[in-house]
Amino acid sequence: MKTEVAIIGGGPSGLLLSQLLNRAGVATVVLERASRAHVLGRIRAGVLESGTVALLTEAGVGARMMREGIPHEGCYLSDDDLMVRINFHELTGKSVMVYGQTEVTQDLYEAQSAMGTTILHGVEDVVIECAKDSAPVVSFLHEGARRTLTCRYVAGCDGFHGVSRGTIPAAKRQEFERVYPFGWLGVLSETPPCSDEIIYANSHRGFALASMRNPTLSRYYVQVPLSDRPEDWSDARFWDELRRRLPSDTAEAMITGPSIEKSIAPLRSFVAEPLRWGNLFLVGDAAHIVPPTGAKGLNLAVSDVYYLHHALIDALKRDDTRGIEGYSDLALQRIWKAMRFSWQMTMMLHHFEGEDSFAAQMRKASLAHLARSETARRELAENYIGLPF
Ligand code: RFL
Ligand code: PHB
Repeated sequence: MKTEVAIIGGGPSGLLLSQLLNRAGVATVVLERASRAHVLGRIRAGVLESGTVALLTEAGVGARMMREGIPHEGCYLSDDDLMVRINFHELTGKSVMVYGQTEVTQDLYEAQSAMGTTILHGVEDVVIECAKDSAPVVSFLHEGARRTLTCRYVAGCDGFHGVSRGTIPAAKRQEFERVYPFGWLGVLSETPPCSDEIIYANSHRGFALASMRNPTLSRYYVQVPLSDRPEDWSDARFWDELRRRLPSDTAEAMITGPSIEKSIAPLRSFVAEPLRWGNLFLVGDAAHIVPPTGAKGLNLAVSDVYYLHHALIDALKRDDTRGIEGYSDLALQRIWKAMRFSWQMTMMLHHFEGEDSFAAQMRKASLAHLARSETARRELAENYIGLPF
């Protein structure tokens, strides 16, 4: 097989990159380890920045998002019963869109099918060879046979546990990491959301998040120790704990019901540098992970795709390689700012096991300051709605 850009990973990064390249007349092949149903079943992000909404629209996959997504002009941060509203619209003139990652991925799969792009599922043992040279070769197992794909460029969109990052020799890359000593237990339930806007809750019992997918589907999270397993949390225990962490008025009015999904995700900050090794480029979670507290992971993957698709089109259609030479530095500038914001939000809202009494007071003081200072709220809003790209 032969193509211009081989894309490893058919998650949101890989699919969006493929879609934008195909629309510009660049040929791609997407290699995905899991089945399409598995990719679409992963419940993850829910908040899209306005730049993400704009790029999805430009990619021709905005129609259903515009119909079914819910624009949010603000969100709440709470500290026990103190509620601080961050009015994105008033502070920045922008808003975010609540539209699930599962929906974004589904829209992209449909658009890619309509384009006739080759997306191979169930691909195993991907090996990227000669990426430093002009013609990389990607070999893999598919339906029991070893196959090879020659290409001009390889985009590593295969998430944190993929093979692309490890293809760059260890001596040529640097990794920065912070692992947090807790996870998020997430529950999806067919109940109306308890608030019309997302609530990020600091409480004396730890962090909780009240989010949603649509008017009849809610998404909630509570901070839990890393040693906990989803089986340890009956629905009743989950709702009881969530109620204790949300502001009491909201908790009392919250409608509960059976969970339809329950999982625990660890929290981590991670960056690998650089994002380029010869003709191999790292994109999205393959290169960086943020804790979900700032809703930045998917949005950061999208801004990487924005920079890389322009760079690849310039290289392949205009013989101009300045974009691919600058991709890593340009993307990393935005990545580090999102890292800082996600880390800061995580520190402001989570209880750290074994922490001293001073730490809890610092969180309270940060939230009290946000309640009184428009400057502080604007700073948060500017980062939350997404820095420009
Ligand atoms: P993905 O989604 O991990 O997709 C990578 C794909 O590559 C495949 N793959 C391979 N394919 C072939 N060969 C291999 N060797 C392969 N290894 C892996 C995988 O099967 C997969 O299909 O990475 P991508 O595309 O970069 O997208 C990143 C986003 O998924 C991620 O950043 C977000 O989900 C993070 N995130 C959030 N981001 C936001 O912007 N807003 C949010 O509100 C938000 N909430 C969240 C989140 C992530 C969460 N979890 C579970 C980590 C909430 C949670 C709980
Ligand atoms: C979600 O709805 O899943 C969600 C919302 C906001 C976050 C993280 C996750 O910061």
